Amino acid sequence: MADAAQRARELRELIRYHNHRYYVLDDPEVTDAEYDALMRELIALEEAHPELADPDSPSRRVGGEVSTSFEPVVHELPMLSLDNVFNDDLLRAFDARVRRATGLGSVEYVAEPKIDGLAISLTYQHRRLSVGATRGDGERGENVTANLRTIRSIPLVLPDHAPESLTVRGEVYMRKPDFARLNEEREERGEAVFANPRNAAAGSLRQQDPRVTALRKLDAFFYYLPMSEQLDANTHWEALESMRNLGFRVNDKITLCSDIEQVIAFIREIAEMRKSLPYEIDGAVVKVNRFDLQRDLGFTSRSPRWATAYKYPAEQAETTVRDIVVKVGRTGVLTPTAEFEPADVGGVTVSRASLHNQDYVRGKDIRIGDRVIIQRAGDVIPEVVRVLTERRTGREQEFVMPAACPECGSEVAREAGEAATRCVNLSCPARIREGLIHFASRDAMNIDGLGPSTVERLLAAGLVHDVADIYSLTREQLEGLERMGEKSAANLAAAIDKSRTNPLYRVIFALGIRHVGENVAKLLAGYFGSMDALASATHADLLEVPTVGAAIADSVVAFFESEGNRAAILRLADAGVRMADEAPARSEAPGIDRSEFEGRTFVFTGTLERFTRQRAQEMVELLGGHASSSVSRKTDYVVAGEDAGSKLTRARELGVTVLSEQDFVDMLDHAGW
Ligand code: 3BD
Repeated sequence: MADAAQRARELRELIRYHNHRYYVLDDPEVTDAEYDALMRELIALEEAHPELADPDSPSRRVGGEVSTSFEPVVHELPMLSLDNVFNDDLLRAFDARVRRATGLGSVEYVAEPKIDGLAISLTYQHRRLSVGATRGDGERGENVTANLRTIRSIPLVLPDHAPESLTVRGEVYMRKPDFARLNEEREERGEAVFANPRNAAAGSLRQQDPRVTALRKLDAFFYYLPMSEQLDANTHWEALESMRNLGFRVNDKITLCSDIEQVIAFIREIAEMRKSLPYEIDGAVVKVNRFDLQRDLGFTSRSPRWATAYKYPAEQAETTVRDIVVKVGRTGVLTPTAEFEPADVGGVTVSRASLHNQDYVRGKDIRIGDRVIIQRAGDVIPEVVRVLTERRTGREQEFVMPAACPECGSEVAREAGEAATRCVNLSCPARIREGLIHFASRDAMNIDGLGPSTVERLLAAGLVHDVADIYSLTREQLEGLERMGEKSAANLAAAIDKSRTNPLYRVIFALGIRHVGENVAKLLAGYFGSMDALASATHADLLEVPTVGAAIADSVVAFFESEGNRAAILRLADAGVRMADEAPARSEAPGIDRSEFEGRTFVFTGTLERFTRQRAQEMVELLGGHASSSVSRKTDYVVAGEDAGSKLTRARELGVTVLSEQDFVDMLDHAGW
């Protein structure tokens, strides 16, 4: 008895601590499976010893604390938790409980992939998005409307057939490729990387500046209508269909199942698809389809009795750190990399993982010779979860960042406030090699066939010294390389040639300017339109570009101040690489979504603050819409600035949707402008 009381106290403390790490700090220390195990142990203990009951026990409430930086939002209906099951038999037991309680022989379920993101709630008033909130502790969340508005798949305005008031719930998440790219950019800037897409989504949603959130490319799926009477639906399946019809993104894998065995088959199918899905899932959610049955089943203190989550086991493995080697990247950053005894992690052999920087290695206290638990975060990128310190023998060696660059022997330096250690030699061979690899890579100049090994061979043969040299390579020279056939040489020559007509943003990104990732490159290309204009931009000019801050401005200015860089750009231009975009090309650029503009008629009235009227009309047309000067029934939107007069009155009479200048800017943001 005393032992049980002691253990319950310990568990409550531990769970509170991990709640804080997870909800408030966005920095969990244990895996979900480990957390769930603690919670299950506590619930079991409290059930076995009712005398230990405590109204403040973490098992009695939905979640953790709320951080103070955003306005609190009280959820009209609490955002619940989900019970978990971990195998088919536990799921059959859930079904048996449901059938017993409803007195039915078999029950229809909706089976959904469980998106590994953050739960949110959106409220629409008068068919316009009024409040978007995080889950918080389930009772109170944070008002993150401004950030949610940046997510393109969230409708800002609902169609006319939508009800006056509507609340929908769903999951915000980051797609795997966007997560990988974000971490690459952060690594390059010497910033801490996110452990997984969920943390990246959480960090992005809690940005103070919505423009930063906008750059992070979040997405959302919707899966719940807490006030089911708001839409004319009798089942969850119908509700999902109605939500889809109102413009919400509903996951296309969601399946209506006529009994629990079909649910089990669904779970097996999506487990197989898991790796190829562009988003992370951590299981499935199973929901009773009929609303009347849901009402009969009701809720426990924590979660609905009509739903459960099926959690996949985390893909983890134990292995040994054989060595920690240091790699030098294109910006000269030294990255410690762990080399493991090859281990199978969920069907993939993992033999190395980035340890990011010195602080990361110290923070996790990873030593050469350690036994470690590894997992694949984002389903692809391996990471060390923790060190099994209890297995240490005393022969493990601590990692020390070398004082000299392992590639060229030059001095290395770590700037104050940065996590990254850099080689100071601007012509370090590693920088040149990595710079060439980056230049040719898929998201940059996209030169197929010019990967790391070809770059190494070109360097070894002395055929290239900088990126401009790529364009003077001849087919004969390429054919002369080891392991390069006639056909591959011809293909590579064609790929190089084709890259000359790439849009400007690719060229800017390919140059590898510090802090200029693909997104920033798009902004700069869109704003300046030509390499010349960008090269002569002052620090102040650069700050005018939305989201460009001092760090980016500094590094762009510094880049173009370098004689060597200017010369290389001149040679690229001489080689015929395109250095300017024609104006309309921007709307064709990848990442521009014209759907909210295509075929729509806009009328601008009143004084706009951020655009001339002519510029606003031009943008509408570039995005496939029409700009008109008079309001009629055919007008889709009237954008009203300051002191709008008769056109605004006319729009109201005709029931035409009126947008503020901010709404219009949001639509442009949405389109990815
Ligand atoms: C998903 C609750 C119910 C409406 C309660 C049945 C627990 C996170 O894809 N349905 C889904 C997903 C999550 C859900 C419900 N359906 N609740 C669902 C969900 N397809 N991820 N969740 N949540 C959302 C949570 N979040 C943080 C802390 C504790 N619980």
